[in-house]
Amino acid sequence: MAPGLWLGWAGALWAGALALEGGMLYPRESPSRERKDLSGLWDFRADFSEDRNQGFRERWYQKPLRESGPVLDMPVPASFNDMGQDYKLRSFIGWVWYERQVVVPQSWAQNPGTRVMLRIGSAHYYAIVWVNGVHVAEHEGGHLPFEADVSRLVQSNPGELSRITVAINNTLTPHTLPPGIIEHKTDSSRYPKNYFVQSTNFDFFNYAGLHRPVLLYTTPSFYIDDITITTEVDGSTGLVNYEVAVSSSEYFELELLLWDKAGTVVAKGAGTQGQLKVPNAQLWWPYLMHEQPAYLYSLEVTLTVQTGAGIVSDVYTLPVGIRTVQVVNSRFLINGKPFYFHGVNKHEDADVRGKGFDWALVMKDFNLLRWLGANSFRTSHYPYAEEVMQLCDRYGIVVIDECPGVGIILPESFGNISLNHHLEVMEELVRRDKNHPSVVMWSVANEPVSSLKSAAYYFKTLITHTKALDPTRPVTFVSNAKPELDLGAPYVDVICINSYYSWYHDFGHLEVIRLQANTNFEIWYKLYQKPIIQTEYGADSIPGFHQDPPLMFSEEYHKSVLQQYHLALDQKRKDYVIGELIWNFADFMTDQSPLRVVGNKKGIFTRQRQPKEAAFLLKERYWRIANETMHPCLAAIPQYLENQPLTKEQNCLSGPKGFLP
Ligand code: GCB
Repeated sequence: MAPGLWLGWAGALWAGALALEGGMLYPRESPSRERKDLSGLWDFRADFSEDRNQGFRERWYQKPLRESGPVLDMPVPASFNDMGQDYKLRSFIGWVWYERQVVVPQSWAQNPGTRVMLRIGSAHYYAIVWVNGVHVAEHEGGHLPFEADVSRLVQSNPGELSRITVAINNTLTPHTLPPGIIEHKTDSSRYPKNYFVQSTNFDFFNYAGLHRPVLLYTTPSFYIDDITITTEVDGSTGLVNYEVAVSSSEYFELELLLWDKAGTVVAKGAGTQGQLKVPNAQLWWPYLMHEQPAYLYSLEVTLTVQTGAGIVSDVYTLPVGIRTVQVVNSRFLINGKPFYFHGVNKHEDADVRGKGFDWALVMKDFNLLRWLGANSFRTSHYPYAEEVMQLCDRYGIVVIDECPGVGIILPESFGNISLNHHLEVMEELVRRDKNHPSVVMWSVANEPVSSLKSAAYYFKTLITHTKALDPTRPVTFVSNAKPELDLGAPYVDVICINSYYSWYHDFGHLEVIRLQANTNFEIWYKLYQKPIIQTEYGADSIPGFHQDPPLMFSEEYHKSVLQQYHLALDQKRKDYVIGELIWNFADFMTDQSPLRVVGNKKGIFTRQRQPKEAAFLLKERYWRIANETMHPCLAAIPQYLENQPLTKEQNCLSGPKGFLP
């Protein structure tokens, strides 16, 4: 089969992707739930056959993968691309196969009352999963979790090893998110037979593989399937609205206890829906906005079901932050107070592991964010690991949660097939992240061609749908279109704009930045009267390159671009500009091109997380803004390495050591 045909076959398969079903609660241990992490080395084989279809023809899932041919040891979680020395694997397009054997604990295998779930945090891009050769799940999209009930399979052979096989295809088409195309190069004088390449319109490397933890976890046979929390504030009382979905239609009872940090129950509830009232509630505040940011309660939900075989109970505990989010006129309000985003855009990206989840890297990044005085980030350009979102809740880092709608520029990517898939991806994203207090806004896309005629219907539908899924959060997409031509902008709550003055045009002319940025802000505001976030701006710098007067790619030029933008931002931020997010937190890998020197170098940190000059500039600015706009005593001392923030009194007593005037 020619590559075109295998892609066609894959396309047909994808059209049949499963519709949304059930909840997607993060697997947490509890008295009724256990989990087993399958991180470690898996057997791995890329299907290098011409049509990439050998694995399916020979049914590699039916027997141990190593019996099909040579396998590699592949770490999970990690991208496979940078793991070896083989350039063919680095740029491989098509199906790769992962497999590992797992010992299922006896107590799980022998108890038919135990429901055993297999959960994959992220498999990029399309995944098919078998357990002991039996197909159990398929999923499209690389940044969101999916799971399968494997109880029957692991319980049918108690004591035996279970074999988990995952086939993953990283091919992107005009209808995937993000989109891409396969270009077949047919000129035989220039390319070998059957030559094709994947091309995309986004600026990061299309890393692939099992990027996030793979887990087995258990629940009882009757279980808590989903919990939806929204919160309100009435004077000093916090209101926690809850809705619990359970698997059982039998007789059941639901009990809810809300615990504070001191271990006191502050509210009780019962039944599948209701409202908990928390007197003198401690609100969830962003980092640097309050002396006790990121206050989290614990909501303990207990399901009790009376069955013929006795009582079954399931317990799930969810962290809950009480806070409100509103866009009022040209302000973004958190708990009724104006919030200014001073933060970053990130990528899930690092040396060797690519997009693979790594606790050490994640913690380093959070410590850098707090060092920087950043209070927010955008999950550019796809949803990040759930563990990252949990840390945002815990540290008070505010999140604009973006779906993988990046690089939507082909006309066919605005048609119904793409739109339906995009709607489904937003459903998956909202289902996964709806309970995070740190998430304050959804971003449905980055830099689509929103001036295209079909963009009006596309974004109207997408944004309306997202608001219906979650009426409590504003919705946006990030634009680089001309304000007057942007057909999606009328539907967003906040205007989010990217610009690269004196970088992608007017090269070297730092003197035009301030004027151009100001003009742009004014046109957008005049047209839409909505608050504006500068969601991207920046410049590349090669760490250690110095030029004064500043020249492009030097650290001095990088800093100067930022300084010129800051002059414009300072003019408008007292007004309707409600935030600035630097592009980018760290250097990151991209496709190869003459515009990229081993990746994008707009990071204020290197890919190895060392600060460039620009990081110090930004740190000073962010702490200064925190001093001006946030809690005055708190901002005086950077507390980025403190686990327990100082009290207001301690902080004020020690005097202004930061940037207070
Ligand atoms: C952008 C994109 C981002 C790129 C950045 C750049 O506008 O949103 O994905 O990496 O520009 O550096 O060109």
